[in-house]
Amino acid sequence: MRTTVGIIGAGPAGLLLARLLRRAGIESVVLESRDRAYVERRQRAGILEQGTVDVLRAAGAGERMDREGLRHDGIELRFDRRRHRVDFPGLTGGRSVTVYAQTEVCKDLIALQLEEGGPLLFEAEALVVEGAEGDRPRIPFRHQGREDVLECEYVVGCDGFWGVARKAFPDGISRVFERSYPYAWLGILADVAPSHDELVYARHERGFALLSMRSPAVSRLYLQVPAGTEAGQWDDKEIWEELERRLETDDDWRLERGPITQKSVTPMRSFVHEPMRHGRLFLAGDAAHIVPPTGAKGLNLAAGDVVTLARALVHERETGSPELLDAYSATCLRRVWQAERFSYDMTTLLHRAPDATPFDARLQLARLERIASSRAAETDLAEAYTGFPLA
Ligand code: FAS
Ligand code: PHB
Repeated sequence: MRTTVGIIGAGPAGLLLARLLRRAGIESVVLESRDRAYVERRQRAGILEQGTVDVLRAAGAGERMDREGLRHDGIELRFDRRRHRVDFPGLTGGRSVTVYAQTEVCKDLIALQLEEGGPLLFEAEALVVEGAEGDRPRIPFRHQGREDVLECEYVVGCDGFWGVARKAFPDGISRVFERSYPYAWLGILADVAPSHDELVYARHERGFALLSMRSPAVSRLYLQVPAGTEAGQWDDKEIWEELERRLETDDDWRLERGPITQKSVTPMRSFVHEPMRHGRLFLAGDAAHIVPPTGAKGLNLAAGDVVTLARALVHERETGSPELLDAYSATCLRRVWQAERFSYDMTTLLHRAPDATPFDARLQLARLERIASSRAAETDLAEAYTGFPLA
């Protein structure tokens, strides 16, 4: 098989890149190791930044998002049983976010790719990336029990944290920056209307809790749990009781319960691989960087990478100049490190580390008090949460 751009991975990064390239007349092939149902069902991100919403609309992939997505103009911070709302448009000159799950984004992009796009092969596992330093990189892959090779002009590793593309970087080139956290998130889906109309991020002495949603009838909630927790260790009653404790307020707000339909645990890590390019091999999304989900940046960073890469590939095609391709890694890393900073700040602001001292607890409350009382501090949060420019 031959194509211009070989894309490994049909998560948000790979699917959006294929869509953007298709719209620009550049052919690609997407290799995805799992089946379609797995990719469409995998519960992950829930928040789209303004920039991601705009990109999906411009790529002709925003119709259902505009119909079913929920525009949110703020979030609530909860601490010491107090409630402080952060007003996004008022602090950022009109920006907001949209609640529209990653599962739905992937469903929409998969449908478009299968209808209008180039080949999207499910259960096609890329085995290795070869020849990234040369003119014709290649991807040996296994599909339906047969081994084949995809010859490309460019390879883009959109294969997530556990993928193969990053392994094609020579050791002397790769620089890794990482931090793991001593806690994780236990996430649930529940068939109950969300108990608040916007997201609630709660800092509590017992640990962090997040109230999010998937629709007016489906709630998505998270509890901080110790790293290594198994989802099965918590029964439904314990989960609701702990969520109630951590989300408590000094007014008559109540958390409504309902049947839990899905439980999973997400580990927390910060990770950046530099550079994001080696020869004709590019990394995008979780293949290059991971953020703790507290800042709702993961999916949006992946979108920012592929917008930058698609723009660079089009520029090279139209002008013959590789300058934007040569700038790809530095351009993305500027945005990536701002998202790493914000995600780290939100995570350490709201989670209770196992070795936290009373001083640490007071410091968190002082940081939250600062956000609640300073327009400058609040603006920093609102600007980062609604997203950095994709330029
Ligand atoms: P993805 O990991 O989504 O996609 C990579 C794809 O490559 C996968 O489909 C995989 O099957 C495929 N692949 C891997 N190796 C391959 C190979 N050798 N050959 C072919 N295909 C291969 N972000 C948020 O903003 N908010 C959240 O709440 C949130 N929760 C998360 C929960 C979990 C459990 C995880 C793991 C991540 C979460 N994230 C969250 C981050 C998540 O949304 C990612 O940022 C997003 O999926 C990134 O998209 P991709 O870069 O496309 O990577
Ligand atoms: C989600 O709805 O899954 C979600 C929302 C905000 C976050 C993380 C996850 O920060």
